[in-house]
Amino acid sequence: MTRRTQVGIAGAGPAGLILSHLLHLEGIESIVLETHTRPYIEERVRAGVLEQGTVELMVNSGVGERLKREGLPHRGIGLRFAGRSFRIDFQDLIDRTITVYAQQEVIKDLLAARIAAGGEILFEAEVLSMGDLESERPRILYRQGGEEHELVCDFIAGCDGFHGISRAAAPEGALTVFERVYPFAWLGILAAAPPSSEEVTYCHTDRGFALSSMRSPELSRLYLQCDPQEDIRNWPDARIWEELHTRLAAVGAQELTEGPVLQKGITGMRSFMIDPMQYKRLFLAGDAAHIVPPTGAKGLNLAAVDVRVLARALGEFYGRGSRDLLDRYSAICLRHAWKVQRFSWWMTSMLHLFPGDSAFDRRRQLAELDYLTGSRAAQQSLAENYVGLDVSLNM
Ligand code: FAS
Ligand code: PHB
Repeated sequence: MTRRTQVGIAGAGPAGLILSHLLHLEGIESIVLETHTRPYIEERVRAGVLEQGTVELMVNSGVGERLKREGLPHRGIGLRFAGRSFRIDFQDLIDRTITVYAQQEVIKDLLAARIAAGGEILFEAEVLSMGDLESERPRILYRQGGEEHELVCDFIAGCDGFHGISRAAAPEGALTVFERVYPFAWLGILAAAPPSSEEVTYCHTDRGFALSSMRSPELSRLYLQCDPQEDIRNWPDARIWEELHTRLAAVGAQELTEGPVLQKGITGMRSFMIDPMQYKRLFLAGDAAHIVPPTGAKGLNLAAVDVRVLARALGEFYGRGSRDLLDRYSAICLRHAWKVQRFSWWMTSMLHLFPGDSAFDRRRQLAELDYLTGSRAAQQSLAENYVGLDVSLNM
C-alpha cells in the first residue's frame, strides 16, 4: 500500500515523538514509523535527567502536566572523590535547575498526546529503506503486518536512533563521521530501593566510576563503570550491590539501601557525530545523528534541541515558503551538539578510570576535581553546561 504525508518520521523515541508533536502544533501532518510495539517503547529504561529547556519545551507545548506533578526538580548534583563530597549548587550558581523524570515517562506522555490528537504512530512498522531523497517526493519503504508499504513524503526525519537505517540512506561519502569509543561501559540497574543520595551524585573511585541516581523516592537508578566486554550474565544482583557498596563507601557516600533489581543492562560508551545532519530532503535528529557518553546526561536533551530546530524550520517552509532555516539546520544543530559533546567528554574523562592510565593521570584527574570544587567560576561552567546551553538560530 502507498500512503502520503508531509513529514515521514522514522522512529518513535524522544526525537521522533517530540518532532511529531511540535509539527502537529504547527498544523503540519506527519506519520511516525516505529519498529517496536507501544508497550515495548513505553517500558524501555533509558535516560533520567531533563534539562530546564527540555522541561520548558514539554510544558509550553502542552505535554508537561504529569512532568510538573511527578518530575523531581533538582537544584544541584553531588560529586564524590578521594573521600570528599561536594555539591554543585545550580540554583545558586546560575539560577536554573534540572528535573529527574524517566525517559519512558516522556515517551508515555508524548504518545498519549499524539494519539489523543489523532496523530498517526504506526507500531511494528520497520523502516527498510528510503529513496528519492533528491526529489520533492522522498519515499520510505517499511514493513508492517508482514507486508511492504511505501510512505511518500515532502520531507523525511531520520529519528531512528544510533542503530537505525537513516544515516545509511544518504549516499556514500555524503556524511562524515567523527567518533571516539571509550575503553569502558556502564552497568546500570533500576532497583526498588530508596535512592542512596538526595541528588544525582557522580563518584570517582579507585575502582572506577559510580553514579547514584533515582526515579522516585522508592526507585533507584545506579550505574558503575565496567569493562566494555562485560557480559551482564556475569553480574548477579549480589555482585552488583557489593561493588556499588564498595565504590560508594570509598567516597563516603551515604548508606546504600538494596532492593529488588527490576532491570539491569550494560551500555557502551562512545562519542559519535555526523556532519552534516541532513542530505537533501532527509534530516537526521537525535541518536541517529550523534551519540554522547551519558556522563553529561545529555542524550535525550540533545535530541530535543535538534527537533525543536527542525520543527521551526519546517514551520517556516510550510508557513512562509522559506527554506532558509532548513538549509541551516545542520550548522545550527552541530554547533550546539559539538559543545554538548565537549562537555560530555570532559565529564567522562574527569570521572572514569582509563585502562593504562599512569599515576600521573590519576593525580591529574584528582587535581581537576580539586580545582573544580575550589573555583566558583569552574562550578558555574559545569552548571551552565549541565543544565543546558542556550541554542542560537543565528549563524
Ligand atoms: P532512540 O534510540 O531513543 O529512538 C529511536 C527509535 O527508533 C526507537 O524507538 C527504535 O525502536 C526506532 N527504530 C530504530 N530503527 C528503526 C527502524 N528501522 N524502523 C522503525 N523504527 C526504528 N541518555 C541520557 O541522557 N542519560 C542516560 O542515562 C541514558 N541511558 C541510555 C541507556 C541506553 C541502553 C541507551 C541505548 C541510551 C541511553 N541514553 C541515555 C541515550 C538515550 O536517552 C538517547 O539519547 C535518546 O533515546 C535519543 O532519542 P532518539 O534520538 O529518539 O533515539
Ligand atoms: C539517570 O538518572 O539515568 C542518569 C543521570 C545522570 C547521568 C546519566 C544517567 O549522567
